[in-house]
Amino acid sequence: MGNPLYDRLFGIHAGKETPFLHLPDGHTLTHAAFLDMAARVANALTGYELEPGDRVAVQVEKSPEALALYTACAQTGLIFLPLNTAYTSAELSYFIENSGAALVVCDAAKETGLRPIAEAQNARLETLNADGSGSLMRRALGMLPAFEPVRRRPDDLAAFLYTSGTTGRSKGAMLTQDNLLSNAETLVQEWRFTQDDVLLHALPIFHTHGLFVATNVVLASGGSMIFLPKFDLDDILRLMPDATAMMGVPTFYTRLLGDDRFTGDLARHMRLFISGSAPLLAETHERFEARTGHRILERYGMTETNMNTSNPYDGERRAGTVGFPLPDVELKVTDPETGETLHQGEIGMVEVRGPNVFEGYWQMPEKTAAELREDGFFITGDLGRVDEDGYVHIVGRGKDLIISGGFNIYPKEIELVLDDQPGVLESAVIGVPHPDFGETVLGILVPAPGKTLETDVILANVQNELARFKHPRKLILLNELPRNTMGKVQKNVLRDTYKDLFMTV
Ligand code: MCA
Ligand code: AMP
Repeated sequence: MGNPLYDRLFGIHAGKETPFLHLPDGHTLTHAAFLDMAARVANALTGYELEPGDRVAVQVEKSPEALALYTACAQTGLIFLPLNTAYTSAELSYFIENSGAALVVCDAAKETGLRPIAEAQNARLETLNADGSGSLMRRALGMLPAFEPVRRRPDDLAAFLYTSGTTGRSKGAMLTQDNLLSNAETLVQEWRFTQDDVLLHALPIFHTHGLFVATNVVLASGGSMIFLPKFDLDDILRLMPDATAMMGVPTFYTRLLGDDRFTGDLARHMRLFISGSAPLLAETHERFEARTGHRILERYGMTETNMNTSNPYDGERRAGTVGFPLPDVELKVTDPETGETLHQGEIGMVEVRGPNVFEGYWQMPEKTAAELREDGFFITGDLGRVDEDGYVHIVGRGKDLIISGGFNIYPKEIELVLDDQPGVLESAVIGVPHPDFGETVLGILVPAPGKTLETDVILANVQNELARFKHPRKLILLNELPRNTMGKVQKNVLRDTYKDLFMTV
């Protein structure tokens, strides 16, 4: 037994002078050079007196050094905890405290805000900037480019990813080495990735999609990626001729289709386009095929499970569906009330079981018990059905969740902030259709009796508390919220009323 995650994703490339990262400045980092960098970081980490199993909270921009830190955590047995770069200090303090992070790594620009939070937690703080500078790499550069990986078992924890909750605070999903590894190796097979692939990588690396799907698949196959700091249409159009595959959220595809420079000629040589994290409209799928001749391959996953289903590589990629359960993943549709398995074709709760399913939520046994059954099935919160050919359709959500441009947003978190604003009696936050982000956040406020609300002031207050992508795009004032006879707010009525607010005619 060695360290399966390190050995099978990274160690297999030791000494290979083949390309791994193509950077925007034209520079290419080979697998061997990347592993040298990661080993130096691993040596630097051991100097911080950390133990395997300690959490390393990381809020840094996308860079090769950030990936080296992920690799070094695998090598040293530390638990990698990536955090959205848009999170405010108020949001970060919860994650750092809840995870009991022993080390916090952040951009130097965030240091002043984060140092008191780290110190309150007795955590060490180091910096890592987008250009690779900062205290972590300063130390790492003086280290040897070799490191003997710490022994780990497949069920040892490798990463925490925080996922928001419908009610209370975010929960830390605990992912094991095998959760990550088994899924990456399955996806390489399913999507036929090889060392000849060049993935156009424009996703952030603090979520499942950009890190555990895109990056791990490239690592497991020995291919390379064009590693872009973010999705920029000009860059994507310029670099597509050098790529063989792209993974993206639906917004990537609608933005490409919205640009006349994106022609069939530009895309023809590509082997594969994959979409996930949010529903891809059948209409987008069809327009993409009409423009390029490619049928986008849609797949479905979650933070807690990595990928569960995928449309087939060889067979029919059916628009509006998320394909079949992956090998080793069992999927059933159950009655949300009783948990009984429903008949084929009926709509119900999607449940999944397999080596991809996480261990549970960090220090939240009740929440784990509520979502992860004793027999190993995870209750996804998504409503779906399986059609007569076995394709899985996600038809809605049993959870109150908004997905904006692939980022998940839980209305409750925003409602709590809005309810706290002076003069606000109550609020309701809903997701409404948006041409670019798929869905966007709309806030509805009810003023307290005799109070007048200034929505600009309220939006400005929200900025200190919540990451930009969670901000309501608009606030609407109502005298009262629609309620059913039980007194429950009828969000479906609100969603229906405002469904066209951001859609152009
Ligand atoms: C940026 N903004 C957003 C979003 N992104 N607002 C709402 N939703 C967003 N997703 C803010 C910006 O801060 C900016 O604020 C304004 O909106 C417009 O920004 P714009 O330049 O248009 O955005 P962008 O920087 O181009 O980003 C859009 C994006 C990006 C490319 C769609 O959000 C993105 O890369 N999303 C991918 C998310 C992802 O990886 N999800 C996977 C989660 P201002 O106007 O103030 O300047 S993993 C997952 O879901 C599961 C497991 C799965 O199945 O994969
Ligand atoms: P998260 O775990 O927070 O990143 O979000 C996972 C959620 O994104 C799932 O539970 C689904 O609701 C949604 N999701 C991911 N991929 C798809 C897809 N292809 N179609 C529809 N919903 C998706």
